[in-house]
Amino acid sequence: MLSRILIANRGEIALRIIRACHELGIEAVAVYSEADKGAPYLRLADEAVCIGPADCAKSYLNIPGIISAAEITDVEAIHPGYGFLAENINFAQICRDCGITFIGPPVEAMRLLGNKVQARKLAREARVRVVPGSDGIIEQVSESLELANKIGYPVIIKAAAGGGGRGMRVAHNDISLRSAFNSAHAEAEAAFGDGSVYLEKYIVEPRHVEVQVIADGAGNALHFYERDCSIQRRHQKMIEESPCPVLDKRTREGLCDAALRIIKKAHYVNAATVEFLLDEKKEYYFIEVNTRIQVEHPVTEMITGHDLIKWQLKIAGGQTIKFSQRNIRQTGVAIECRINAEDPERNFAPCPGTISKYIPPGGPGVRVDTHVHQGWTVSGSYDSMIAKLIVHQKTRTEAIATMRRALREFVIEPIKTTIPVCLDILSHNLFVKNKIDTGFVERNF
Ligand code: MV4
Repeated sequence: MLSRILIANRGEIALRIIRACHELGIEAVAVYSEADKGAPYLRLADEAVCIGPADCAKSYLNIPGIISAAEITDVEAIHPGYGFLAENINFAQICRDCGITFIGPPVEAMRLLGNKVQARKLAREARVRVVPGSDGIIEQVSESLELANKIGYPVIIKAAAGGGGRGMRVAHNDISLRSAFNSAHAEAEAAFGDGSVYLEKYIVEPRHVEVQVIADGAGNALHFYERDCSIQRRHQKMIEESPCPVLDKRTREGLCDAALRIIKKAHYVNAATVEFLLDEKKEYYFIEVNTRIQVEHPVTEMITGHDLIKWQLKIAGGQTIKFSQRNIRQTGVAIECRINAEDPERNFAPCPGTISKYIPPGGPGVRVDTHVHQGWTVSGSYDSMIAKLIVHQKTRTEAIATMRRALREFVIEPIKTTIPVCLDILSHNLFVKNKIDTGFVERNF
């Protein structure tokens, strides 16, 4: 088992990881930028190291700085959280070279799954359905035109090195495909230093469903069921729930088993999320694997009763999974709302500033994961997410009711937040009736 780790992150996830460490008797070293001086997560850490100025590039993304902090504080391992360095293959390799355990997958699995074309190939080999499309990278516009005319429009061009919506273009005909191909290629080259693109049939109005998986170093892998993350705006998730309210038992089993086959084939270790699109016929298609713990992991924790961060720490410390899949049950319904410091009236512009009044909700079935408090100043230098509000109830109807009352209780002033938008969505007839897809927010708000 690990005895002392460093957390290369900030905010609510740093706090979340410290708490898991302390429950396992692990010491947690926190790092912070000058903008995070005095943050609550530092108070709970066993030691805190300033790693530079507010600018992420000079602090939370500065690999030599973080490795130095790890060496000075004599930790055995680094937890990267999400964002920042969590999916940085170079960082994971440097940790390995320095004899520090990276609390995440092996570099080889990160490299394999980080390339979406290779991930598609792996999924096919694992007998998992992928979206119809190219077998590999498409080199020429002519090749994409030929394929699009074979499978039919609309199609989508995606960057092999991309993910989360970057470097993607939809095309509805030959003319738009020419420009989609060229601009996706250019954007991918600029963003990832790798212009490789591939083509898929564009699935209209899909749901986004993802499976949480944990694997150990001995080849055991367990799934923790699915999350539905269809409520998003510009590729930023706003509300997530588990279980996916439209899956039947058989489809769910197929989906979760498909995720495990991919993870096993990749020789994956630690926590992963396998993403699928669900079409209107409720057919699921693999799209990509996220090789980190995700923001929305609490909904899975609520319905399974398993602490996923503890699992990550145990597995990184060399423990193996000693119980079976049938001990993991899906109980009730959990929903998470992301509370962002953004002004919905000004097109969701970030809204940094000092919180003078902060009253979190409570009561049965309510969990708040946050790092903010009264008097805290939200910096404009980082992601605008300031809290996650998670509820757990027996049924979806009850979970929606609990979430609505908790959102109404939640006071964060005077900065603007996404609380009112979350309330509007939870009160929307189509959300309540499960008639949503990834285009819901853009169409209705
Ligand atoms: C798609 C798609 C439709 N068809 N692929 C966006 C993020 C990235 N993870 C994959 N994405 C999509 N891939 C095919 N073949 C639609 C999206 C998509 C989307 C997916 C999930 C959640 C929200 C989305 C919003 C717009 C587009």
